[in-house]
Amino acid sequence: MNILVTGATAGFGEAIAKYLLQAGHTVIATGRRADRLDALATQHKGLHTHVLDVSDRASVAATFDWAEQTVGPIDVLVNNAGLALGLEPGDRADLDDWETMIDTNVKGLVYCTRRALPGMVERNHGWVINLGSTAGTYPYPGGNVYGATKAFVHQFSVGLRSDLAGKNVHVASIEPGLGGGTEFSNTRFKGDDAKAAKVYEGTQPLQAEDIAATVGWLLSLPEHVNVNAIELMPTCQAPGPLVVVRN
Ligand code: NDP
Ligand code: 8X3
Repeated sequence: MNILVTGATAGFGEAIAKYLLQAGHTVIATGRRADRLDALATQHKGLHTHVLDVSDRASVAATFDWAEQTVGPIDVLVNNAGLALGLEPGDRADLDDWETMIDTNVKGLVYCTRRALPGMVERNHGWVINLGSTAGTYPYPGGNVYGATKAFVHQFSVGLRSDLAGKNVHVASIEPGLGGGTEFSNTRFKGDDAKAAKVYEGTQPLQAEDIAATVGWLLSLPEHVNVNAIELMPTCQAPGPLVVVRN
């Protein structure tokens, strides 16, 4: 199948692109960093790459136009590009950080999905696989807007399935918890790599390959099956308890 992966220059997206390429699919790896894409294309024969900033509607249109002309119709869109910025409480958070998260995790995902869907509906065949997060369900201090963007991803995913009922156009929200070995925390803490590393100290987090295998499993299911959402955590993490602040 022809698969376009957003945010494939690092972390989950890079692992997903490699996994699907190895599985024999035609993969278009995208992201903003051209040098990373060039390195990936050099290392992985047959991998297609294209610079894409998901928050830029013109970039989304140009990338999909190029992809369709180069490999043909897109069967699978993996909406993986996303980020968290900062961990400050709501009264002190940087409004620019909030806007960037909304522009990327919400608007960027919507732009790519809206561009990919008409062809999928017309062919009655397709997958939109979105990267949500446990942060969209379980709040944590400083997760404010990041968590809200991921709650959007979940609700947008199930909302789309509602539109698509009766069609073989699949929509899934993959919602991981603590995931290590990616640049997620380095980005969140704006290059403070020591602080980023501390997030994973003494843990065995989910690996990018775990997420790639989950995407592979979704695509291996019979055409009549839609998995609406998958929540996964490493065994070192659990979804509770709720906090009670005492005097
Ligand atoms: P990484 O920081 O390792 O990778 C993020 C990717 O997103 C990069 O390839 C980056 O590429 C890309 N990206 C960021 N902004 C844009 C943009 N405007 N346009 C296009 N690409 C963009 O993070 P992860 O691999 O950990 O995260 C991947 C996804 O999984 C995210 O949506 C994240 O929210 C989600 N997630 C992560 C978890 C974790 O614990 N790691 C857990 C749950 C969900 P470039 O800078 O080259 O554009
Ligand atoms: C990434 C997982 O818990 O750091 O979405 O927000 S978390």
